[in-house]
Amino acid sequence: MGKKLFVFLSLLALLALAVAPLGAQDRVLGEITQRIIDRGSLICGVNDVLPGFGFRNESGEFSGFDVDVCRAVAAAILGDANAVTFRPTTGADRPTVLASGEIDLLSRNTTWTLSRDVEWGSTFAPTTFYDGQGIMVRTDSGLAAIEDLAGGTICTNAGTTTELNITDAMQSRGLEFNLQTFQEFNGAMAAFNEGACDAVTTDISGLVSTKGASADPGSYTILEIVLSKEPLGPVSPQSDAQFADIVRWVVYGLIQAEEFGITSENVEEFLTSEDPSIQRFLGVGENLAGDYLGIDNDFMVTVIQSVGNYGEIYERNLTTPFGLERGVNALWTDGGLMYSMPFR
Ligand SMILES: N[C@@H](CCC(=O)N[C@@H](CS)C(=O)NCC(=O)O)C(=O)O
Repeated sequence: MGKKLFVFLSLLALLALAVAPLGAQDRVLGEITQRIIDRGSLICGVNDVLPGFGFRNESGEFSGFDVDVCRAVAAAILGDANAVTFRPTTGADRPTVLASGEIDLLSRNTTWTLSRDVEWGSTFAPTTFYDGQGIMVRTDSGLAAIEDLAGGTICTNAGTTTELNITDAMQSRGLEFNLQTFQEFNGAMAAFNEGACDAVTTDISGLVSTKGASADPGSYTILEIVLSKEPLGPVSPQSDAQFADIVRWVVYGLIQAEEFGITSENVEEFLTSEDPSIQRFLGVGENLAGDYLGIDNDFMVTVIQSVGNYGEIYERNLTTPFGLERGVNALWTDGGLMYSMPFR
Protein backbone atom coordinates (compact mmCIF):
# COMPACT_ATOMS: atom_id res chain seq x y z
CA MET A 1 0.00 0.00 0.00
CA GLY A 2 1.31 3.45 -0.84
CA LYS A 3 2.26 5.67 2.08
CA LYS A 4 -0.29 8.32 1.11
CA LEU A 5 -3.08 5.75 0.90
CA PHE A 6 -2.06 4.34 4.28
CA VAL A 7 -2.17 7.78 5.90
CA PHE A 8 -5.50 8.50 4.25
CA LEU A 9 -7.05 5.22 5.44
CA SER A 10 -5.68 5.72 8.95
CA LEU A 11 -7.21 9.20 9.08
CA LEU A 12 -10.50 7.78 7.83
CA ALA A 13 -10.46 5.13 10.58
CA LEU A 14 -9.73 7.77 13.25
CA LEU A 15 -12.55 9.93 11.93
CA ALA A 16 -14.94 6.96 12.01
CA LEU A 17 -13.95 6.33 15.64
CA ALA A 18 -14.43 9.97 16.55
CA VAL A 19 -17.97 10.16 15.18
CA ALA A 20 -19.08 6.65 16.20
CA PRO A 21 -21.75 6.83 18.91
CA LEU A 22 -20.46 5.82 22.31
CA GLY A 23 -22.10 2.98 24.19
CA ALA A 24 -23.17 3.57 27.81
CA GLN A 25 -20.07 1.71 28.98
CA ASP A 26 -17.85 4.20 27.09
CA ARG A 27 -19.43 7.37 28.44
CA VAL A 28 -17.33 9.37 30.82
CA LEU A 29 -19.52 9.92 33.85
CA GLY A 30 -19.51 13.27 35.57
CA GLU A 31 -18.05 13.60 39.04
CA ILE A 32 -21.46 13.84 40.68
CA THR A 33 -22.93 10.91 38.76
CA GLN A 34 -19.89 8.83 39.71
CA ARG A 35 -20.12 9.70 43.40
CA ILE A 36 -23.84 8.82 43.42
CA ILE A 37 -22.98 5.41 41.95
CA ASP A 38 -20.08 4.86 44.38
CA ARG A 39 -22.24 5.85 47.35
CA GLY A 40 -25.23 3.87 46.11
CA SER A 41 -27.61 6.73 46.82
CA LEU A 42 -28.57 10.19 45.64
CA ILE A 43 -28.45 12.99 48.22
CA CYS A 44 -31.36 15.25 47.42
CA GLY A 45 -32.05 18.63 49.04
CA VAL A 46 -35.78 18.99 49.64
CA ASN A 47 -38.42 20.83 51.60
CA ASP A 48 -39.68 18.94 54.65
CA VAL A 49 -42.54 21.21 55.70
CA LEU A 50 -44.50 21.79 52.51
CA PRO A 51 -47.18 19.10 52.07
CA GLY A 52 -47.64 18.14 48.42
CA PHE A 53 -44.14 19.27 47.38
CA GLY A 54 -41.72 18.12 50.08
CA PHE A 55 -42.87 16.87 53.45
CA ARG A 56 -41.52 14.62 56.21
CA ASN A 57 -44.12 12.79 58.27
CA GLU A 58 -43.83 11.68 61.91
CA SER A 59 -42.23 8.38 60.86
CA GLY A 60 -39.55 10.33 59.00
CA GLU A 61 -40.86 9.38 55.54
CA PHE A 62 -40.64 11.94 52.76
CA SER A 63 -43.33 12.52 50.17
CA GLY A 64 -44.34 15.09 47.60
CA PHE A 65 -43.98 16.23 44.02
CA ASP A 66 -40.36 17.44 44.40
CA VAL A 67 -39.50 14.34 46.44
CA ASP A 68 -40.76 12.14 43.59
CA VAL A 69 -38.45 13.99 41.19
CA CYS A 70 -35.52 12.96 43.46
CA ARG A 71 -36.79 9.36 43.38
CA ALA A 72 -37.06 9.47 39.58
CA VAL A 73 -33.41 10.56 39.24
CA ALA A 74 -32.28 7.82 41.66
CA ALA A 75 -34.29 5.25 39.69
CA ALA A 76 -32.63 6.40 36.46
CA ILE A 77 -29.05 6.30 37.75
CA LEU A 78 -29.19 3.52 40.35
CA GLY A 79 -32.21 1.51 39.23
CA ASP A 80 -33.76 2.07 42.66
CA ALA A 81 -36.20 4.89 43.46
CA ASN A 82 -35.63 4.34 47.18
CA ALA A 83 -31.88 4.93 46.97
CA VAL A 84 -32.27 8.55 48.07
CA THR A 85 -31.02 10.32 51.18
CA PHE A 86 -33.19 13.36 51.77
CA ARG A 87 -31.55 16.47 53.19
CA PRO A 88 -34.07 19.09 54.38
CA THR A 89 -33.17 22.59 53.20
CA THR A 90 -34.61 26.05 53.85
CA GLY A 91 -35.13 28.85 51.37
CA ALA A 92 -32.06 30.59 52.74
CA ASP A 93 -29.56 27.72 53.06
CA ARG A 94 -30.23 25.95 49.75
CA PRO A 95 -27.57 27.73 47.61
CA THR A 96 -24.82 27.05 50.16
CA VAL A 97 -25.84 23.43 50.63
CA LEU A 98 -25.82 22.93 46.85
CA ALA A 99 -22.52 24.74 46.27
CA SER A 100 -20.72 22.91 49.08
CA GLY A 101 -21.45 19.52 47.52
CA GLU A 102 -23.43 18.42 50.56
CA ILE A 103 -26.26 17.50 48.20
CA ASP A 104 -26.15 16.21 44.63
CA LEU A 105 -29.44 17.73 43.57
CA LEU A 106 -31.81 20.38 44.90
CA SER A 107 -35.49 19.63 44.37
CA ARG A 108 -37.25 22.17 46.56
CA ASN A 109 -39.87 24.50 45.03
CA THR A 110 -37.05 26.63 43.66
CA THR A 111 -37.67 29.41 41.17
CA TRP A 112 -35.39 29.65 38.15
CA THR A 113 -34.04 33.18 37.86
CA LEU A 114 -31.13 34.72 35.98
CA SER A 115 -29.19 35.74 39.11
CA ARG A 116 -29.53 32.29 40.70
CA ASP A 117 -28.50 30.59 37.49
CA VAL A 118 -25.30 32.64 37.53
CA GLU A 119 -24.52 33.29 41.20
CA TRP A 120 -25.39 29.85 42.55
CA GLY A 121 -23.09 28.23 39.97
CA SER A 122 -26.02 26.02 39.10
CA THR A 123 -27.83 24.40 36.22
CA PHE A 124 -31.61 24.51 36.28
CA ALA A 125 -33.38 21.46 34.90
CA PRO A 126 -36.58 22.02 32.90
CA THR A 127 -39.38 23.56 34.92
CA THR A 128 -41.52 20.93 36.63
CA PHE A 129 -44.16 23.32 37.98
CA TYR A 130 -45.08 26.72 36.55
CA ASP A 131 -46.23 28.82 39.47
CA GLY A 132 -46.80 32.46 40.40
CA GLN A 133 -46.63 34.42 43.64
CA GLY A 134 -49.82 35.05 45.60
CA ILE A 135 -51.03 36.77 48.76
CA MET A 136 -53.10 35.20 51.54
CA VAL A 137 -55.10 37.08 54.16
CA ARG A 138 -57.38 36.05 57.02
CA THR A 139 -60.92 35.78 55.66
CA ASP A 140 -62.32 37.79 58.58
CA SER A 141 -59.89 40.66 57.90
CA GLY A 142 -62.02 41.86 55.01
CA LEU A 143 -58.84 42.64 53.04
CA ALA A 144 -59.68 41.99 49.40
CA ALA A 145 -56.97 43.52 47.19
CA ILE A 146 -53.24 44.33 47.29
CA GLU A 147 -54.09 48.04 47.71
CA ASP A 148 -55.79 47.20 51.02
CA LEU A 149 -52.37 46.21 52.38
CA ALA A 150 -51.03 49.79 52.21
CA GLY A 151 -49.41 50.62 55.55
CA GLY A 152 -49.71 47.00 56.68
CA THR A 153 -47.25 44.21 57.48
CA ILE A 154 -46.63 41.40 54.99
CA CYS A 155 -44.69 38.30 56.06
CA THR A 156 -42.73 35.63 54.21
CA ASN A 157 -39.56 33.53 54.46
CA ALA A 158 -36.02 34.76 53.77
CA GLY A 159 -33.77 33.98 50.82
CA THR A 160 -36.70 33.78 48.43
CA THR A 161 -37.84 35.44 45.24
CA THR A 162 -40.99 36.15 47.25
CA GLU A 163 -39.49 38.89 49.41
CA LEU A 164 -38.05 40.62 46.35
CA ASN A 165 -41.26 40.39 44.28
CA ILE A 166 -43.57 41.72 46.99
CA THR A 167 -41.26 44.71 47.41
CA ASP A 168 -41.41 45.37 43.64
CA ALA A 169 -45.18 44.89 43.57
CA MET A 170 -45.86 47.33 46.41
CA GLN A 171 -43.27 49.88 45.22
CA SER A 172 -44.60 49.90 41.66
CA ARG A 173 -48.08 50.70 43.03
CA GLY A 174 -46.70 53.42 45.31
CA LEU A 175 -47.79 51.49 48.43
CA GLU A 176 -45.81 51.72 51.69
CA PHE A 177 -45.63 48.51 53.73
CA ASN A 178 -43.59 46.71 56.34
CA LEU A 179 -41.88 43.46 55.22
CA GLN A 180 -41.07 40.85 57.84
CA THR A 181 -39.06 37.80 56.91
CA PHE A 182 -38.61 34.55 58.82
CA GLN A 183 -36.14 31.70 58.46
CA GLU A 184 -38.99 29.33 57.56
CA PHE A 185 -42.38 30.00 56.05
CA ASN A 186 -43.99 28.28 59.06
CA GLY A 187 -42.54 31.10 61.19
CA ALA A 188 -44.31 33.62 58.94
CA MET A 189 -47.54 31.59 59.29
CA ALA A 190 -47.23 31.53 63.08
CA ALA A 191 -46.80 35.32 63.19
CA PHE A 192 -49.71 35.70 60.74
CA ASN A 193 -51.95 33.51 62.90
CA GLU A 194 -51.07 35.59 65.95
CA GLY A 195 -52.11 38.73 64.07
CA ALA A 196 -48.59 40.14 63.70
CA CYS A 197 -48.88 40.09 59.89
CA ASP A 198 -51.81 41.33 57.81
CA ALA A 199 -50.91 38.97 54.98
CA VAL A 200 -48.45 36.26 54.00
CA THR A 201 -47.03 35.94 50.53
CA THR A 202 -45.33 33.09 48.67
CA ASP A 203 -45.80 30.80 45.64
CA ILE A 204 -49.52 30.18 45.07
CA SER A 205 -48.82 26.42 45.28
CA GLY A 206 -47.36 27.01 48.77
CA LEU A 207 -50.40 29.04 49.80
CA VAL A 208 -52.78 26.36 48.51
CA SER A 209 -50.81 23.68 50.38
CA THR A 210 -50.62 25.68 53.63
CA LYS A 211 -54.32 26.58 53.49
CA GLY A 212 -55.36 23.04 52.55
CA ALA A 213 -53.29 21.42 55.30
CA SER A 214 -54.53 23.83 58.00
CA ALA A 215 -57.18 23.02 60.61
CA ASP A 216 -59.59 25.61 59.19
CA PRO A 217 -58.95 26.32 55.48
CA GLY A 218 -61.99 28.60 55.25
CA SER A 219 -60.36 31.07 57.63
CA TYR A 220 -57.79 31.92 54.93
CA THR A 221 -58.40 33.65 51.61
CA ILE A 222 -55.97 33.73 48.71
CA LEU A 223 -56.35 37.03 46.85
CA GLU A 224 -57.16 37.03 43.13
CA ILE A 225 -53.73 38.29 42.08
CA VAL A 226 -50.61 36.74 40.54
CA LEU A 227 -47.57 38.91 41.32
CA SER A 228 -44.86 37.11 39.37
CA LYS A 229 -43.71 34.14 37.33
CA GLU A 230 -42.29 31.37 39.53
CA PRO A 231 -40.99 28.55 37.35
CA LEU A 232 -40.04 25.83 39.86
CA GLY A 233 -37.69 22.96 39.10
CA PRO A 234 -34.68 20.89 40.15
CA VAL A 235 -31.20 22.42 40.29
CA SER A 236 -27.79 20.76 40.05
CA PRO A 237 -24.25 22.16 40.30
CA GLN A 238 -22.99 23.68 37.06
CA SER A 239 -19.72 21.79 37.52
CA ASP A 240 -21.22 18.55 36.21
CA ALA A 241 -22.84 18.91 32.81
CA GLN A 242 -23.17 15.13 32.42
CA PHE A 243 -25.20 14.81 35.63
CA ALA A 244 -27.27 17.85 34.61
CA ASP A 245 -28.03 16.08 31.30
CA ILE A 246 -29.35 13.06 33.20
CA VAL A 247 -31.57 15.22 35.41
CA ARG A 248 -32.80 17.19 32.38
CA TRP A 249 -33.76 14.07 30.44
CA VAL A 250 -35.37 12.38 33.41
CA VAL A 251 -37.65 15.42 33.76
CA TYR A 252 -38.37 15.38 30.03
CA GLY A 253 -38.87 11.62 30.28
CA LEU A 254 -41.63 12.05 32.85
CA ILE A 255 -43.40 14.50 30.54
CA GLN A 256 -42.72 12.39 27.44
CA ALA A 257 -44.20 9.34 29.14
CA GLU A 258 -47.41 11.25 29.73
CA GLU A 259 -47.38 12.48 26.11
CA PHE A 260 -47.14 8.82 24.98
CA GLY A 261 -49.84 7.74 27.44
CA ILE A 262 -47.34 5.46 29.21
CA THR A 263 -48.15 5.01 32.91
CA SER A 264 -46.90 2.93 35.84
CA GLU A 265 -49.88 0.63 35.15
CA ASN A 266 -49.33 -0.01 31.43
CA VAL A 267 -45.57 0.48 30.80
CA GLU A 268 -44.96 -3.28 30.29
CA GLU A 269 -47.48 -3.35 27.42
CA PHE A 270 -45.50 -0.62 25.63
CA LEU A 271 -42.32 -2.73 25.64
CA THR A 272 -43.59 -4.59 22.57
CA SER A 273 -44.71 -1.42 20.78
CA GLU A 274 -43.86 -1.24 17.05
CA ASP A 275 -43.50 2.55 17.25
CA PRO A 276 -39.77 3.38 16.85
CA SER A 277 -40.02 6.52 18.99
CA ILE A 278 -41.56 4.52 21.86
CA GLN A 279 -38.94 1.79 21.40
CA ARG A 280 -36.12 4.35 21.63
CA PHE A 281 -37.74 5.94 24.67
CA LEU A 282 -38.07 2.65 26.55
CA GLY A 283 -34.64 1.37 25.55
CA VAL A 284 -35.55 -1.17 22.89
CA GLY A 285 -33.50 -1.12 19.64
CA GLU A 286 -30.68 1.21 18.65
CA ASN A 287 -29.48 4.78 19.34
CA LEU A 288 -31.00 4.70 22.78
CA ALA A 289 -31.28 7.49 25.32
CA GLY A 290 -29.33 5.62 28.01
CA ASP A 291 -26.30 5.22 25.72
CA TYR A 292 -26.11 8.97 25.32
CA LEU A 293 -26.48 9.60 29.05
CA GLY A 294 -24.21 6.81 30.32
CA ILE A 295 -27.01 5.04 32.19
CA ASP A 296 -29.13 1.93 31.57
CA ASN A 297 -31.11 2.07 28.34
CA ASP A 298 -34.30 1.04 30.09
CA PHE A 299 -33.95 3.80 32.68
CA MET A 300 -37.31 5.31 31.77
CA VAL A 301 -39.00 1.93 32.31
CA THR A 302 -37.61 1.86 35.87
CA VAL A 303 -38.55 5.51 36.43
CA ILE A 304 -42.13 5.06 35.20
CA GLN A 305 -42.60 1.80 37.13
CA SER A 306 -41.34 3.50 40.31
CA VAL A 307 -42.97 6.95 40.30
CA GLY A 308 -45.26 7.06 37.25
CA ASN A 309 -45.34 9.71 34.53
CA TYR A 310 -45.57 13.49 35.10
CA GLY A 311 -49.38 13.42 35.25
CA GLU A 312 -49.41 10.59 37.79
CA ILE A 313 -46.91 12.44 40.02
CA TYR A 314 -48.99 15.62 39.79
CA GLU A 315 -52.27 13.82 40.46
CA ARG A 316 -50.96 11.84 43.45
CA ASN A 317 -49.31 14.78 45.22
CA LEU A 318 -51.28 17.82 44.20
CA THR A 319 -54.67 17.11 42.65
CA THR A 320 -55.87 14.35 44.99
CA PRO A 321 -54.87 15.99 48.29
CA PHE A 322 -55.23 19.69 47.42
CA GLY A 323 -57.50 19.83 44.37
CA LEU A 324 -54.79 21.71 42.47
CA GLU A 325 -55.82 21.79 38.81
CA ARG A 326 -53.20 21.23 36.10
CA GLY A 327 -53.74 24.75 34.67
CA VAL A 328 -50.62 25.87 32.77
CA ASN A 329 -48.94 22.66 33.93
CA ALA A 330 -51.10 20.63 31.54
CA LEU A 331 -49.43 19.01 28.53
CA TRP A 332 -48.94 21.31 25.53
CA THR A 333 -51.42 19.13 23.64
CA ASP A 334 -54.02 20.16 26.24
CA GLY A 335 -53.12 23.86 26.05
CA GLY A 336 -50.48 23.80 28.80
CA LEU A 337 -46.70 24.37 28.91
CA MET A 338 -45.48 20.81 29.56
CA TYR A 339 -43.55 19.75 26.47
CA SER A 340 -40.73 17.23 26.24
CA MET A 341 -37.85 17.73 23.85
CA PRO A 342 -37.52 14.81 21.41
CA PHE A 343 -35.86 11.59 22.59
CA ARG A 344 -33.69 10.98 19.55
N1 LIG B 1 -40.13 29.64 44.88
C1 LIG B 1 -39.61 30.64 45.76
C2 LIG B 1 -40.09 30.46 47.21
C3 LIG B 1 -39.63 29.17 47.80
C4 LIG B 1 -40.02 29.03 49.30
O1 LIG B 1 -39.16 29.06 50.17
N2 LIG B 1 -41.31 28.83 49.57
C5 LIG B 1 -41.78 28.68 50.93
C6 LIG B 1 -43.28 28.78 50.97
S1 LIG B 1 -44.08 27.71 49.86
C7 LIG B 1 -41.33 27.38 51.52
O2 LIG B 1 -40.76 26.56 50.85
N3 LIG B 1 -41.54 27.20 52.79
C8 LIG B 1 -41.06 26.12 53.56
C9 LIG B 1 -39.93 26.57 54.45
O3 LIG B 1 -39.83 27.75 54.72
O4 LIG B 1 -39.13 25.74 54.85
C10 LIG B 1 -38.09 30.66 45.71
O5 LIG B 1 -37.52 29.79 45.05
O6 LIG B 1 -37.46 31.53 46.30
